[in-house]
Amino acid sequence: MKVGVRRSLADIQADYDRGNKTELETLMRAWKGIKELDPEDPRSFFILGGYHGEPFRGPGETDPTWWGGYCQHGTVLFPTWHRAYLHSLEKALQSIPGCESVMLPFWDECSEDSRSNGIPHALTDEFFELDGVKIDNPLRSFKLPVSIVDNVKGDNALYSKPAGYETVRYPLSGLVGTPADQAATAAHNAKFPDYAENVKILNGNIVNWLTSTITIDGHVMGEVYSKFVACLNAPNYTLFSNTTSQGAWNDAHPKKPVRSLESPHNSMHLAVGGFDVPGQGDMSPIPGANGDMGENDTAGLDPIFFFHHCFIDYTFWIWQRRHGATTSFTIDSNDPGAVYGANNPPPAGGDPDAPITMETPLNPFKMREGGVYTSNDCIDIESQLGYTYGPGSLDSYAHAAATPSDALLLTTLAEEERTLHVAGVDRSKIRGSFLITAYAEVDGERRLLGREAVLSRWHVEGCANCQTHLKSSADFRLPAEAAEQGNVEVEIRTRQGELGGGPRMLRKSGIAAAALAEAPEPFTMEIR
Ligand SMILES: [Cu+2]
Repeated sequence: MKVGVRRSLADIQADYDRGNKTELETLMRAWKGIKELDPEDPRSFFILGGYHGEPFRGPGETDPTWWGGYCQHGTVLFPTWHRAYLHSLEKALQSIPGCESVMLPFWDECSEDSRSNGIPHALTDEFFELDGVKIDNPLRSFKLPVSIVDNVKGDNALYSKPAGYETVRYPLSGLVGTPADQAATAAHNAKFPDYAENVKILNGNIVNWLTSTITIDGHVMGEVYSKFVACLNAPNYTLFSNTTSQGAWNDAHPKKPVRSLESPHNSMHLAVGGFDVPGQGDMSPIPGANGDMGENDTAGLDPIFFFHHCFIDYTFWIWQRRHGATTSFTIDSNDPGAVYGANNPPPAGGDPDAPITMETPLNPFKMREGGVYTSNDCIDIESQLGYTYGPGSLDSYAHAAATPSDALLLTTLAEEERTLHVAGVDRSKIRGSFLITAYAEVDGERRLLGREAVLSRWHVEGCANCQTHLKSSADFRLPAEAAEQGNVEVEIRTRQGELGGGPRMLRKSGIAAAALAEAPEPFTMEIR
């Protein structure tokens, strides 16, 4: 099988700037091509971008206990479903005349460049010159060729988008489903009329998300960056793959926390789509930002989604190489991430009663030879799918021998260290994605412990077969001195303000906790 190379977009851009223009030009031509295809053409960006979430199909088109998109989140299929997804999009790009050998590049989110400057400018530039003509940059946004109607019961058309709607990123808002939303969005966006200035604000937010620091035992770490590195240490595919498995493991093993790939992936969705980083004294937060990347409903319709997910897939491949799993890995069938349940309603085409295995169809992606891809068809990217990755920022972790610095590892906690367990966050009561942030008071000083981004959707309500409410949890590492003093604070920021009206405190003395006992608890906190 011929193996194509997916390169870092920044490298392709650097070639372009040096005068080797063909690769970037071909990429732009291919993207322009699929965006202009008839919206009924299966290779069109409208069809492909829409597989992730809207336009909904199956029972989830109207029933909020299902998910009307095809995407897998919070299950063990998160890495492989998105791998098959990118592969189909790449095939569509290659179907455009003159683009037969084009490969999907990745946005190297952990690179020096991304951590200092944000998004590669090929994804944000307003224009591009192709064949001597100045065109709208095909990677910047997508204009819907036909309207998308949100018929989910209880949504009140909240996430409907008209034909001609153009996707937006932070700091803009894209909520236009109702007249009230349209008015609020118009007022919000009117505050940000300058495109170049908006790109600066967006890049500033990306840099903050990637590098804003938390200090653990004197080690200063860029938070999202360190999560990407930490997930490479997940000991098996199941724990590596998704947040449901991660949450269950961390709940049961507070001294041996793991990080899943899906967790930093969520953070980057929220960073591009519209949550600013809390706890940044020097930043003025922008409430009301609500870009398409920030919710599963619409994320796939912004071209940047595929460059972001290509980095996620690159990280998946690095994990496979690091763990000797390039030709096989397995799913633990007893894990809560291997069934549809409280945290992961079945997607379109999913069977709510069937266990999730390596043979579960990755709908709707069809193989050339017939049949639908399964995870078993997507293990070895080189021999099964015909692609590999060019140089990237996490390459040094590909070999198990190259042990990363201890500061970045989340392995066994010291005896005196604790974790702060936040649980019982009822997703069915929260509209859209949200952000859990934890602080500790150490010697009278408020210190950031970390954040957990939860990528959600506009409307969720339990799974089709169970009445259990969707509960999210998060675990934060608590340094010894903070554990000893025992004063912690958690805030959950949603698109509709802070959950419970403000941060909740846990005091060792128990006074504050007692005072709050009257109010119904929006979530629980426990030091373990
Ligand atoms: Cu995603």
